[in-house]
Order: sequence, then structure tokens, then C-alpha cells
Amino acid sequence: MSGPVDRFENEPWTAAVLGLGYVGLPFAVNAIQRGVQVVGFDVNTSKVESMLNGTSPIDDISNEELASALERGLKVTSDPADIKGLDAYFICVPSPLGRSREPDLSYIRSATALIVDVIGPGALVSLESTTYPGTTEEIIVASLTAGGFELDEEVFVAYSPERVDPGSAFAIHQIPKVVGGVSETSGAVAAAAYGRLVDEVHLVSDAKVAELSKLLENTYRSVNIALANEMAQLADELDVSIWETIDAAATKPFGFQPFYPGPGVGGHCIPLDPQYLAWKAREVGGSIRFIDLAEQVNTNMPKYVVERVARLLNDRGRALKGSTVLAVGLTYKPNIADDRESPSVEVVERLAQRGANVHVIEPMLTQASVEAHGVTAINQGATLGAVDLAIILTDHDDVDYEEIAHSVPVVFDTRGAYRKRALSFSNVVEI
Ligand code: SAJ
Repeated sequence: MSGPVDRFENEPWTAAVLGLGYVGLPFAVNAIQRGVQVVGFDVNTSKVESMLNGTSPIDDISNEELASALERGLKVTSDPADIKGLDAYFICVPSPLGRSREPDLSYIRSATALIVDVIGPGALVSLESTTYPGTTEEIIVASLTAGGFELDEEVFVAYSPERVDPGSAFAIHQIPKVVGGVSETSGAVAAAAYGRLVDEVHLVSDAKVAELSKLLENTYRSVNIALANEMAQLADELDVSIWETIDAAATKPFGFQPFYPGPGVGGHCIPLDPQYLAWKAREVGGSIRFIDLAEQVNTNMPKYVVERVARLLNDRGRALKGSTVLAVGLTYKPNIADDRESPSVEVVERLAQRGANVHVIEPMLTQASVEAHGVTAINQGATLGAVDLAIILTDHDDVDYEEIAHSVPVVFDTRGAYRKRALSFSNVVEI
């Protein structure tokens, strides 16, 4: 009888993917394409229903890709009985923050409890959701052991951080996968399994290394974006272009990665993941001051941007109150339809609260979802004659920036949208 490593490495095996969102569904589709028989599980029955009808719930998987995966054997279900006795279980559920910005592990806990009820001997359980070091052991191992399963004899447990990048040019299998087992044996089994799913596995000595590596990746981004944001404010005081400065520094072919200023930091990774690390640091009495400082700088950007708008209007004899402001882009980054944690939303809500009449061009969202923020959605090509100032908050490709600059007195560009497109207008002011 072959051992578990050999089994996952060389024989056909089945997998459950728990959570069919922006992480789980691409994971499931990739696994099918790599020859693993997958049952996708989600507690959201209407999401499952619409997937069975061929509608993908996320931008990164088209309806055609979903249809092809279903044809190749992908099953999607809300019934735990459908994931009974499979060879591997990949947990891809949300790990949000609670009301006081503490880790909310409730989704991981409920997915684990469900697995304990359906898992059979010899199975691998791998957690993919971003979390603090120690979670895999404290929740997954503890639950399986309490359920009577002996680690490394009857079950194998690992952590492998999701590295999905919404809108990315990289296919899932092209992105190296960090994998850490809760033991050497579990690590070897998990590495064998992931070796079938991706081109490169980076096996580390422990699940905690894998958990911490993901938090380092995203804390690194948060801190460097905050540095860019703070430098932008200083550069404005110095009357120097931060964009030209960054481009100059970026000519250094080593030791510098460019990050850019903006109206703040959105999405479901960068604003949240570092808070998992900050929480754990506080719990163990450590300190990680960069996280708190980066959060202060980044979360202050919407206010800073509104002040710059007020200043620009004031310079033209207009008060913010009563002015008509055109905002371009509400989603948290270009060309994707996701406004979760988007700083652009805070900017337009603050502008409206200060009495501005805010119109929004947002090609990626529906009129209803735009106007839910108390602003007026307008289409490209609408008459802009009454606009006193336009602000570029998210620079989608599908926007006519020249038309905007030709139609309004001043454009406040927080994304370098005109510079990126080699468009030069004297009425465009950069952050
Ligand atoms: N942002 C800036 N300046 C920058 C870069 C980003 O203001 O220089 C802003 C963006 O506008 C956005 C937020 O920060 O509002 C986050 O942007 P992001 O580029 O980090 O994109 P995300 O949130 O989709 O991050 C994901 C992450 N992937 C995972 O967590 C698995 C992150 O680790 C990736 O590095 C990132 O995608 C990526 O590179 O696109």
C-alpha cells in the first residue's frame, strides 16, 4: 500500500474546497484543470444555485471557465454529505476583522467543524485563509484531535496562504505556493498534494512560518504604500512631483520597488491582513509599530484628499459646499468590480457630507451600488459643463480622461492616471 506522500504525488485523488469566493473558486477551477476531482462547497445556497446555472460569482472566473470546469467534473454544493470521505480539504473561507478590528475566525471554525463531521482516515486538511501564526494548530489540529483523529496517522494538516491577486496576469498554477505542515510528515504530504496543483511549491518547516509569511507579504505592501502616501504629502509641501520622484528612484535596478500614493488603501487584503499580525503581536506582548503607523497614514488619506480638493476649489474662488465635483472610480483598484474597503467611497461620502454635489463615473459598478453611497451616478459622455472639479480616485482603463480634462476647470489626479497615459493638461493637478 503506497504511503500518503506517494498517494498524493502519483495517484488520482479527490478534494473538497470550502468557500467558493475570490480564493476558493479559482482554486477549485485550477484543481480541476490539473486533474483533481473537486467538490466545491459553499454555505451560500443561492451562490451555489447560480453557479449550477452557469453564473460565476466572481470576476476572475468567467461564466465560460465555470461552465468548462463543470463539464470537466467540478461539483458545487451546499450539502456537507457531498464532501464526505474525500482525500483532501482546502479551507478558503473569509477571515475578516470583527467590530473592534480583532480577528474573526468564525468562518474558519465552522468550516473546520464541518470537516470533522465528514472527513475520513488518511485525509489532508489545508487552511488557505489569511490568519495569524498558530491558527492552524489552535483550530484545525485541535478540532480534528478532539474529533478522534490522530495527527499524521489518520489526518495530515497544513497551512498554505492564498496568493490570489484579483485581476492578476498570473494563472493560479504559475504562482509559487508556500506550504507549511503542522509536522514534518504533514508538511511532506501537503507539499505532495500542492505539487499536483501548482508549478512550484516552497515547503517551509512549520505552519506558523507559512502563516507569518503571508502577513509579512501584505504588511510589506501596507507599510510601503503608507510611505508613498506620506512622501506625497511632503512632496506637495515642497512643491515637487512625487510621481516624477518615484519614477526617478525606480530607475535603480536593485533595492527599490515603486509604490504609489493614492486616496488610501482598499480591498480585502491590505487593510485587513496586517491587523491580524498586530493583534497577535499585542497578544504575545511583542510590538510591530509599522503596522499601526501605516494604518494611520493610509486611513487618513481620504481626509487628506478631501482637503486638497477644498484647497483647489478655494484657489478658484469656490467653496466645497455647493460645488459640483465629478469623482472617477469607486472600486478599490482599477478594472475590477469590487468596492469593499475602497477609500474612494470614503472620499465621495466625505465630499457629499461637506456639501458638495458629487457625480460619479464608475464603469465597473451598477448605478444602484454607486448611488447607495449618497452620490449621483453618471455615464461617460454626460455633459460635464456644471462640474467645478473632477477627481480621479481609481483609474480604470475604460474612462475618457482627455474628455474630462477638456470639460472641467481642474482635475485632481490621485492616481497618476494622466501621467501613466502620457496625457499632459495644464489643468490636471497631481496628488
Ligand atoms: N495601492 C496604492 N499604492 C500602491 C499599491 C496599491 O495606493 O502602490 C492601493 C490600491 O489602490 C488598493 C490597495 O492599495 O486600494 C491594495 O492594492 P493591492 O495592489 O495590494 O491589491 P490587492 O488588495 O488586490 O492585494 C492583492 C494581495 N494578494 C493577496 O493577498 C493574496 C497582495 O498580496 C498582492 O500583492 C496584490 O493583490 C497585488 O500585487 O496585486
